[in-house]
Order: sequence, then structure tokens, then C-alpha cells
Amino acid sequence: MSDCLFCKIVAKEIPAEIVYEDDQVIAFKDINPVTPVHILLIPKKHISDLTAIESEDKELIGHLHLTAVKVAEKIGIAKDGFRLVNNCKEYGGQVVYHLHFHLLGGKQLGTRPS
Ligand code: IU
Repeated sequence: MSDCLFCKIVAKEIPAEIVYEDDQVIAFKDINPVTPVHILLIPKKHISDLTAIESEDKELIGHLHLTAVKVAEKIGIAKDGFRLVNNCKEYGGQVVYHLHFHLLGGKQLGTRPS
């Protein structure tokens, strides 16, 4: 999508600190981190939010999760653990409407997501 900020990151039209990339997904550091490690994982395909996924995206969504673990291992937070979060639409706190998962870690997080 031409006016989507994350599609522009995929197209390398705006900069991002990319930590992993393959033909289906890309992972980059969040510009405004809320934890010592804060990575965003996105599909290269434009999907607006979690409610917009379709059956044909099943493999892609699984791949995103496997990639999150791979990135967590690479960065060194897999052993202690981490949080993987999706903000879905307005009430979920979504700001950028290109599906993404926040990989949060590097410190002890609370037991209840809020
Ligand atoms: P949200 O789940 O849509 O609320 O989160 C969007 C995130 O994208 C937020 O944490 C921003 O800091 C982050 N972000 C970014 O890392 N790089 C960008 O160019 C833009 C937003 I725009």
C-alpha cells in the first residue's frame, strides 16, 4: 500500500534498523522502545490488522511466530523469556495499520499484560 509506513520500510523507502529479513517477513527495532529489547515483526504483505488475516495467511502467521523466536534467540532474550504482543485496532491500541507483533524483552515484565 503506497501510503503505509511499514510498507515503506519493507520497500526501504524509509529507514529502519533491520535485525532480520527474508522473503516473507521483516523485523526491525522500534523507534520508540518501551523495553530494553523492542522489535517489530511484520509480514511483507500488507495486512491491515489481525482481523484481516485469511486462511491463506496461516503459514505466514506461523512463520512470523517462528521468526519471533529466531530473533529472540539471536538477540539473546529467548532463555530468560519475552512477550509477543499484537495491538488490534483502536481499543487494542493499534496506531500503524500494517499487521505487526511487538517482541518485548530484556527485563522482567509484569505478569498481567495491560
Ligand atoms: P502499534 O501497535 O500500532 O500501537 O505500534 C506501532 C509501533 O510502531 C510503535 O511502537 C512505534 O514506536 C513504532 N514505529 C516504528 O518503529 N517506526 C516507525 O517508523 C513508526 C512507528 I511511524
